[in-house]
Amino acid sequence: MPEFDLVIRGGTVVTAADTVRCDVGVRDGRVAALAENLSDGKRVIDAGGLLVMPGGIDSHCHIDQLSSSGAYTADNWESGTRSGLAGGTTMLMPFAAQFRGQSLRQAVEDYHQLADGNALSDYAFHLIISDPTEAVLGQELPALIKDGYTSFKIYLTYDSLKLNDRETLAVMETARREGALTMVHAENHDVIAYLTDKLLAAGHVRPEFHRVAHADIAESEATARAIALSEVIDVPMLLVHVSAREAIEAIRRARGRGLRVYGETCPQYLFLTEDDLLQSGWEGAKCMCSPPPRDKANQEFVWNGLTDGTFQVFSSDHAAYRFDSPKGKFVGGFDDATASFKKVANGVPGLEIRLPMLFSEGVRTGRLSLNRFVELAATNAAKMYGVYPKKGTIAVGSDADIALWDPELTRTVSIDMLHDNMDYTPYEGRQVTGWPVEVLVRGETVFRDDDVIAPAGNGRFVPCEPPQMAKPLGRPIHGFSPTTGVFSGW
Ligand code: DUC
Ligand code: ZN
Ligand code: ZN
Repeated sequence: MPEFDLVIRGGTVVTAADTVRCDVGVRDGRVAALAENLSDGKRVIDAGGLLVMPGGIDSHCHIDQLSSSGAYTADNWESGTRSGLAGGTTMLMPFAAQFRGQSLRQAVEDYHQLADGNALSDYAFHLIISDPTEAVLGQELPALIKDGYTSFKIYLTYDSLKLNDRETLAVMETARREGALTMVHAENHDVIAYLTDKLLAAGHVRPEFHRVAHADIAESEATARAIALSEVIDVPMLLVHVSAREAIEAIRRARGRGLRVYGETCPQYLFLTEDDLLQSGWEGAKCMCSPPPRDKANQEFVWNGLTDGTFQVFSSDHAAYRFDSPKGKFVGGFDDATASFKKVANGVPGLEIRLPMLFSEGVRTGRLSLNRFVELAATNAAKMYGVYPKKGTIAVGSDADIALWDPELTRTVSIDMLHDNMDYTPYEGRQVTGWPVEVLVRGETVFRDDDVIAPAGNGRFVPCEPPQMAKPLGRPIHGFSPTTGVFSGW
């Protein structure tokens, strides 16, 4: 009887810590051994010439979700997880979103109805809190955190989602008490609304003016404010989809002062610029997201944030709205006379290209080591959200979620080759070198030769632990801890 169900033989195993030539033995869906010359398994994969890396974790993506604009995501759990697998991503962490007036528990139950039985790969949920009532913060959220929903996103902008500073403080206080991680969409709502009104009044309706309305300063002000609020509460916090140079610098400054302020960025801030909004007709809407891509020089600051550790997490923020659909980018239909950037749904697709493009432009150019690539692809997200080391690494005992990469394979991105449910990709025509060629979830091959072969329902829900990284520093403001009420003197 072979010792292993599967042996991956002769590849180069890359984790966040090491790059080692060895075999991987898999038993009962988990990594059972890492060594040279393992005995044969029931099945053997020849990984000669390939990189053997942890399957990616996309910890910020929007799947089967109604957006605040009324648009509906093109990808449901089946197509979203399919697209992830083809891009080397074996776990998704989208959002169970609360609408104002709705119970948070109900939002979670509704989201399970959509995911359970349909996902091809494993998944966890973040929450979106838009209505932080006493019942939500006092009962529902603490109970959900205990049940494995240990991170949530709040918004400082969007009419139907935004929290004011007082609400943000109350939510962060709950996060601190219960050990959860707060994720913040940081843009100044009033600045955006003011600029939008002025732009539209002056007839500036086209997609490129979205970028003007969502000014860099709107992002950097809200980022600095979110950091200040988290310092009042003395709680760690993650800024999501960080784009502007000044926002990156604000995070770097906060970390320089020892605060546990974390940052996430996304492919659109490395691979798109404001010029992509300038395309003819309304094509620019294909690259509209919030915060928007900025200028070419800004891309270098985003790269620096990835290389110097200012960013811990690299996610797609896949918010895929079809270009040609009444529920898509131009939700409700397109009327040339009244069209404006304000009516276009925000978001770009990126689930499948997230890792290949990061590999191609990050690892192959020498900006990122292979180990840093793995950190950004999987390991840091697993640690940030409390699923490590079950997920996010290749170690004895970890789930055998593994992507075999051919670092030399070059392909040209086109919408036809992607496995999502979209009708465009902003990256059409880009040459990308380095692609996963075989992907495993819990030791079973789910993607090979460009075919996703996992059945719907293959994916399992993974409850998250309270993240270690969310532990407070213990630094009261001027000796007063607002969360305990204790004053320890001047
Ligand atoms: N902005 C968001 O806040 N979420 C989804 C997509 C986007 O552009
Ligand atoms: Zn957001
Ligand atoms: Zn998002």
